[in-house]
Order: sequence, then C-alpha cells, then structure tokens
Amino acid sequence: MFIMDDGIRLNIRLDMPLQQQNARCPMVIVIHGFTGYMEERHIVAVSQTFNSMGFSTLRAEMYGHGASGGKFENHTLYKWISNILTVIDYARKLDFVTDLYLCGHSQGGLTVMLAAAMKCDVIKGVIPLSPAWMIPEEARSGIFLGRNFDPDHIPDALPGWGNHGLKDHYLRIAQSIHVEDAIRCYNGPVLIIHGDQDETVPVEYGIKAADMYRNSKLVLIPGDTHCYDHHLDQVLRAIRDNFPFRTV
Ligand code: FER
Repeated sequence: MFIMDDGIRLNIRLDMPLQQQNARCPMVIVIHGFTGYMEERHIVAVSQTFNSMGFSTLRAEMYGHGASGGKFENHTLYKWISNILTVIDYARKLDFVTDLYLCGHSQGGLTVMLAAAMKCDVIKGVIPLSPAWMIPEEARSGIFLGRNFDPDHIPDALPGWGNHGLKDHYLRIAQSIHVEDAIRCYNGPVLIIHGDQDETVPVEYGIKAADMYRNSKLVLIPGDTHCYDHHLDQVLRAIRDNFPFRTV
C-alpha cells in the first residue's frame, strides 16, 4: 500500500495484532536502516513481535529504499525525516489507533530519534535498535561508511563506495544535524537495544544515547552484530520484557 509524501510514494504495510482484544489498539511504526527494506529478517521479526504483544505495526520504506519512490543516490536524512513525519500523521488519522510508538534500526533508529523529538507530543515511546546516530558526527569529522573524506570539501559524488553511490547532499545534510538536541527534547521512555559486537555502529553509541536520554533503558546483546545475526531471539525477548517500559 502506498501513501504520498509531497509527490514521493512511500511503501507501507499495516499488520494487526495477532489476538486483538478491542476494536482499538496501539501502533508501532517500524523503520529499516541504510540500504534496508521492510522485509529484512530482523525488521519482520521485530514487527511480528509487536503484533504478538497486542500492537499493530506500520512498516514503512523511506525515500530511495525498497518499493518507495526516489533514487537511493538522492536520499538524505531530511527526506527521511519528511517521510516519517508523513507516516506518523497517516497513522494518527487511523481511527483504530490509540497510542503511537516509533521503532527504527540503524539509520532508521537515528530517524526515529529525530522524529520523536519533533513529535514529542504524540509519540508515547521510542525503540531505537543499534541507532546510527554517529552519522552526523562522523560526517562533520570526515568519516563516511568507514572511509575518510575532507569534511570541508565534500566531493559532488561519493563514488565507488560499494554499490551505494550517494550525492554530496547526503553528507552536507548529515553535517547539519545535531542529534544531542533531539535527545534532550524527548522525555518519553526510550528502549535502546544494541549488539556489543556491532561492526557498523559502535556499541558505545547505544550506551551513550541511553545515558543521555532522561528516561531510558539499555539492553546490550552480548556477542551480537549490527543486524543480530546470532541472537535475534534475545533482541525480541528484550522488546517483550522491556517495552517502554511495559505498558500492556
Ligand atoms: C555510515 C555508517 C553507518 C553511514 C550509514 C550507516 C551513510 C548506517 C547503517 C545502517 O543504517 O545500517 O557512515 O553513512
């Protein structure tokens, strides 16, 4: 199913709770990471876990990803922010939805951290999974996908870096984002889950974010990687046991 964000179609998928008690239920919006999509193993598993807990889920694919519109090379964090704000407004207008939560993995985790601050009046809790909130800081210091560049002279294209060429706008926009401000602005419950062998987003970022949020809980998954190759079951259990911070 598609919704539009200012001319860009966004691919979304609604799943209802497995055993619905009432006509109305809470909802979790679930966002994939950089190069990700809604059918990734860990995104599906997390979404199904929420469904088993009595939540509806709305998985959404962001600009340049999955079946949504836009080219990968043109995606930026501002476009993703615009997309998720549109998804949030769509979810709010569904008449069966009670409380609204955000969950995102990696770059999607960063996106939900930023969006929660912007929509702190409507978002009841946030679950950032291995959130890639070092992206803006690294963009300012000249690191992108583990490689160095001159942060004061960003090349027009970021060529030959895997299959994932990106326009310079990605980094220029990333440089302008200050995640600490968003962390300070959100007072609701924040459950952060992070594998301590994450090869993409150092676990220190999960630890630091949990420390900075006013109302947070951190669950580290010993031995696990960025996409939970070894202990996805522990990630799902952490969600079940600690959902901010058990409301249903
Ligand atoms: C980066 C490091 C990590 C980066 C993106 C990521 C675009 C995100 C990874 C993910 O979402 O899985 O330097 O730059």
